[in-house]
Order: sequence, then C-alpha cells, then structure tokens
Amino acid sequence: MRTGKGFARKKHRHKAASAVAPQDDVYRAGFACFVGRPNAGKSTLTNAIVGQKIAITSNKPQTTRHVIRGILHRPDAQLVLVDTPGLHRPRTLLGERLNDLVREVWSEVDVIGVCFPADEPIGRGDRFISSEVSALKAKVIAVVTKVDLVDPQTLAQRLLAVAELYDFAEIIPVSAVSGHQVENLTDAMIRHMPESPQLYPDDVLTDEPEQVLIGELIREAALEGVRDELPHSIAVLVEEMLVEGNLTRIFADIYVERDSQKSIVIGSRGTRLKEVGTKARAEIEQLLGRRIYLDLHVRVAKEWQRDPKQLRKLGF
Ligand SMILES: Nc1nc2c(ncn2[C@@H]2O[C@H](COP(=O)(O)OP(=O)(O)OP(=O)(O)O)[C@@H](O)[C@H]2O)c(=O)[nH]1
Ligand SMILES: [Mg+2]
Repeated sequence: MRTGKGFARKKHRHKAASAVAPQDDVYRAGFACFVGRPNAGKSTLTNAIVGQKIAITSNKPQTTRHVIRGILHRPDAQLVLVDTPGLHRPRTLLGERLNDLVREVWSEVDVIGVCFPADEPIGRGDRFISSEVSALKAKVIAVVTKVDLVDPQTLAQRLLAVAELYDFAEIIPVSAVSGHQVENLTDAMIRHMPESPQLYPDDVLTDEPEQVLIGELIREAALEGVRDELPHSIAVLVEEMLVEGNLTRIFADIYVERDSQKSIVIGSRGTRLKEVGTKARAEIEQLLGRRIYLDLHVRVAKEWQRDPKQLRKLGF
C-alpha cells in the first residue's frame, strides 16, 4: 500500500492521544476500513476518528467515490483508516469500478468494520457484505452506526440482528455525530492491529493530493439540494491551482451528464452555482488555511458514468 508524504497542514492530535497511555510497550500500526452499504455513515465515522474532515459526506447514497486514507496518530499506535465507497449493485461502469475499489481495499487491510445503520433494518445488502468479508484474512468487527437516531429498544434489536449475521470479533454501537463510543471503537480497531513501526511521519493526516480533496469539497457543495439521478451525475475536476502571494486561484470544472442537469446546477441567473462556490470556498479555505479564489465552470460530459475514456479523465 502507498505510504509517504501527504497532506499535513494542521498538526493534529486526536483528543484521545493524550488521554490514552500505552498499555504495554507494544507499538501497533496498520490499516483499517469501514465497509457497508451506501449512506451507512462510513465517511462521517472516518472523519470523527481522524479528528478532521478528510472525506466528504452527504445524505445521498454513493457519495464516496475515492479511496481516501486518514491517519490517526497516538503515542501507542498509528491507525490508517481507508474510507471506501458504499458497496452496491452496480448499474454503470462507474459503479463497477467503485465496487472493485472496495474489494481491493478489503484484501489489504488488517481490520474491517462492517457498518450497519441503527435507524434501518438489516437488509439483503448487509447480509451479502457480511458473508463476503467473512472470507477475508482481516479481523472483522461490526459497527452499528447512528445510534443517536434510535431508542434503546430499537438499538437492542439491531445489535441482536447483527450478532446473528456472522460471528463478528466485536460489535460496537457508535454515533459519529454525538461522539458516543467513538474512542472505544478506535481502541478496538487498534487492539487488532499488528505490532509494527510507524507507517507515516508524525504530522501526516492523509496522503491524498490537495487537488483531489479540493475537488471533493466542491462536489460535496454541489450535492447539496440536488435530487434523483443528479447526485450520481456530478463529477468535479480541479484543472489548475495558481498561487499568487497569499491568494490561491483554483480553476475547477463541474461535470454533469445532460444539458438539463447543467441548467439545474447553474440555477436561475447562476444563483445555485454561486451558492455552491461560496460554500466550497469556505471549506477549501479551512482545509488549506489560505485565502482562495474559486472559478467554477459547469460542463456536460454525456453519459460519463458509462464511458471508459471519460471515466479515466475524471480519475476513475
Ligand atoms: N444522526 C446521525 N447521522 C449520521 C451519523 N453518521 C452519519 N450520519 C449521516 O448519514 C448520512 C450518510 O453519511 P456518510 O458518512 O456520507 O455515509 P457513507 O456510508 O460514507 O455513504 P457513501 O459514501 O455513500 O457510501 C449523512 O447525512 C450523515 O450526516 C450519526 O452518527 N448520526
Ligand atoms: Mg462515504
């Protein structure tokens, strides 16, 4: 797996870092990922554990399209969390590629956390995912997510149903929003990591290139308020970044699949696109810690989700 220098603007320490003293002299380091159906809360949980937003989230299924690694540093351990797309029945070439990505990550990590949203019953997708991961070398733990959304009785039912699915090494209920049990989950994952020297330098938060993170933040802003097929049709490519003194000019293209979608994204007299730009700019400035100027263009790439050439251009 790729390791090395990465994005490290904020020298971040997880709040657990100072609180958790090494239990023995063993230093552990390794890779973990959350898997689960789309919208299960994998990216939100990844951000909560890493302690900073490295992965975008939304209430639309299939938000994550890139494998993004977030690194948690503790005195006794380094946990590399790999955020993956939700596993789903693919309807396009993009969907197939995303599922392939997920399986590639499964085979490389030490620990897999299968996520089950507490506010939804266990479904066929969950059963399928559980049976698939059971064949892997990784330790598999179950994570019941979004527990803040259900009453204790529903949670108890969910935990029982999960226990019946597969002999998970542990079952941990969490809420990434309230922070409930997030530290416990982190400890559990680290317990199953191998003894290993540090994998990344101290201050690295993610090894994702700036350009990809920026594109993702723009896509996250563009996803807000759009419905039906449109969220799936949106892709973002950062074309250029120019540093001019303390201002960074970023030129990015938002791709959609049809002219009608282009009008929706732009909005009447450009109002929607302006909102997207304002929201994305604030997020990007927070990420980079610099002032930016954001230049957004909306372009049509017909049926890009099914076209190998366009997929390649868009980074898939
Ligand atoms: N109330 C509550 N909402 C949550 C929690 N975790 C995630 N969510 C919400 O659930 C939605 C989906 O979260 P994501 O983290 O994007 O889900 P995901 O599993 O990464 O989804 P894909 O990338 O599409 O596979 C978002 O609207 C989140 O805000 C939680 O602990 N509590
Ligand atoms: Mg996600």
